[in-house]
Amino acid sequence: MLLDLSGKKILVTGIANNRSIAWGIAQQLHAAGAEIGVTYLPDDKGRFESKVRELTKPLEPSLFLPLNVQDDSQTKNVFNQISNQWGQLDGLVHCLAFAGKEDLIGDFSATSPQGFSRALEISAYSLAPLCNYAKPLLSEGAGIVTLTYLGAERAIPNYNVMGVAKAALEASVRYLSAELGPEKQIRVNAISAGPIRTLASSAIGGILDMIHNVEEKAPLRRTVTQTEVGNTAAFLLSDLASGISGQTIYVDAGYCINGM
Ligand code: IMJ
Repeated sequence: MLLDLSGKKILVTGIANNRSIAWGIAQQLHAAGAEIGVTYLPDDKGRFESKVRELTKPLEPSLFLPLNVQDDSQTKNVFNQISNQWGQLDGLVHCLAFAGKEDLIGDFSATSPQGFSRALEISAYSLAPLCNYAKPLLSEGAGIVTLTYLGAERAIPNYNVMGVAKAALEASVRYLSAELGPEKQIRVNAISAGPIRTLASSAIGGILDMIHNVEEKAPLRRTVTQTEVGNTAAFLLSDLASGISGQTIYVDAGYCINGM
């Protein structure tokens, strides 16, 4: 097989339900032969835990752990478990983002300092400590992939503080790439996905207009699927992408090349 992830142990964060891009990624990594570990966002009623456990059963994840990146002890625990049960890590997939609903509508200048900090902490900062804890466990040639969006570099209606967070995330990818590359050939990249109907997008006003706009104007005249993003993640985590690091790769049906 050309794209072969067999023998690779890869941690996937950010699966919330069957529409999650992270779920598309996990499935394609599994299809390429990877051994998967899954984290879920713990909540009071354990709703994500049971939903994500059921959903991911067919992939037979060999790790299934709670992870709220705002709680450092949970992050520590995830990498302790990886150390104890896997001994090494060959790939890390970061699909975590959150901003308060009130900050994803209206005037960007009205963003509260708390809202700004929270969005940046969860959506951008979180990649750094994950990489820091992962560092001693990462194998030669391991890959790290995160998800971003065009709103990092263009002013997209209502994306607001998330755009600022994704800009910080894309810059983090470059600094982490510079840090992690020299010793063990570890590569860090971002996938900039076009709009997809997910939990993170369905709650947003105007997402359908955005999707229709892409269907009308993107070179491929359609939106992309979770599977297509998943295939790109599988490529980036495979040895086929051994020369790619620090990049933002667009999986957007070509949309971003347009002038208007
Ligand atoms: C999000 C907001 C505004 C416009 C948007 C989006 N467009 C797209 C998204 C055009 C495609 C989805 N996206 C790329 C995101 O990164 C979404 C992040 C997000 C979504 C929510 C919704 C529910 C909530 N908080 C959120 N935080 C981050 O309470």
